Amino acid sequence: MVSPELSHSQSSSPMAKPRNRSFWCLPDGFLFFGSAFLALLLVWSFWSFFTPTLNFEAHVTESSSKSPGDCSESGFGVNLKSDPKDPTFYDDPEMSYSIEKPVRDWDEKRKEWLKHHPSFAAGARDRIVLVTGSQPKPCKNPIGDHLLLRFFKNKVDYCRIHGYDIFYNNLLLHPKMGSFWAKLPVVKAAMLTHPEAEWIWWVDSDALFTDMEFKLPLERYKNHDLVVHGWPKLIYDSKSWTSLNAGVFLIRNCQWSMDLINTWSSMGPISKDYEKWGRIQRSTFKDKLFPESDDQSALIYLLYTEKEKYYDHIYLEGEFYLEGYWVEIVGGYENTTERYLEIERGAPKLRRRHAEKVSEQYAAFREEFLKGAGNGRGSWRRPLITHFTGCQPCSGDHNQMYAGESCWKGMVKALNFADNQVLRKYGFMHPDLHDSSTVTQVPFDYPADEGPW
Ligand SMILES: *[C@@H]1O[C@H](CO)[C@@H](O)[C@H](O)[C@H]1NC(C)=O
Ligand SMILES: [Mn+2]
Repeated sequence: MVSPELSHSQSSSPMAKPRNRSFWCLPDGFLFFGSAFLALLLVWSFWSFFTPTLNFEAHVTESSSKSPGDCSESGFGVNLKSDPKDPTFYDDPEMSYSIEKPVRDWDEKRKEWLKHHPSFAAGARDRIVLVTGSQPKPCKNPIGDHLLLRFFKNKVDYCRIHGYDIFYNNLLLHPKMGSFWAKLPVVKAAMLTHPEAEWIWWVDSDALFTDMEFKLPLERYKNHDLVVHGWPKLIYDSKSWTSLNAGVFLIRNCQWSMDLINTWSSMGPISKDYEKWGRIQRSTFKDKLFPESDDQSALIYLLYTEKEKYYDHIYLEGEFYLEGYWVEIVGGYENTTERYLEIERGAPKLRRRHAEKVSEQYAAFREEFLKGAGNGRGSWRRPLITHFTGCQPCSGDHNQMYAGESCWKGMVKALNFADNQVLRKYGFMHPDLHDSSTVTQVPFDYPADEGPW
């Protein structure tokens, strides 16, 4: 699932900027804040000691007086136990999960399944299953498996916060579809395995969520079937192989997508014309540097050569970082952190402690303060996804343009930046984005003139 060296590098992008450590790493400042923080904690726990608990007890009694056995549903509003005998596509011996066997009439088949599973039909329109994965073997890079674990934890965190299911695959579902092609057999299988979901969201193993609150604007995609980060000008004018990025995409669980995956993968290693496709891609996209046909070039090629057929179905999201190039992002985490803290200092409702389950409510509160932040490049809004293209956490290979150190350090910084947004709801945070092993406790409703460290 990780792409080969150079595969997603962006030749036009600048070298990694030297890191600005001044915000998180002043040891003296840290000591000072440390003791100020301790004093705060004392005040805070003293206060909480006197908080009356009567209301809490009343609620507990009330809800436990309800009979526990009268609930036929299990799981959050969906019935996980009912699978009626009525035949569905699962009972059709002709149906195959394999990438080599096309699926027909998928829309009808999926609809039929939903009809027999009404508890899933209700919320089906907005249901998302996130799919990701990595190679079957241990990583060559000594810290590779550790990094992959953290990249995966990050996706689990994001999905838990938003109520999405997640599937991690670490097998080649088709022996020939390796490297960047490995995702297509997985996405197809996931579509069949999750008829309850409208969308499958593929996210590369080297990409992570760096805004744990932001939700995809699904309403915007209602007339489209595939959403990728990309720019029409770069496809049709520049004919660049980095005019979109295929490392993160949202694909609708429908027949159109089944057909696309079929056409798309026919330019991959399962095709007898695989080498020919590599040559065609290289002559079409002059900035593509390696000879093999790749999934990203293949998708751009379809958009470029058959615009009438594909353009209306594919939403090229350029308004926010559906995925963003890490080199242009990681230097901005400190400023972004500072801006968000500034907002919180002036907005007690954002500082209120709350259960992780209701995080989306606080994300909605925060939106009104983010109107001036902008989006994407140059914005101080948290980027939804930071993508470490050109750095391969597992193999340890990386674009020669960056020293390996800047790849791994950038990843650690991004992972801690994201983790802080999660940890905070558990009462902790990393005071230093470069130091993964240190956490400090945070009082949630800190005074307006102090930060939480
Ligand atoms: C962070 O903010 C400071 C002060 O506004 C600015 O000078 C600096 O360029 C910003 N850094 C980045 C990476 O955006
Ligand atoms: Mn990638």
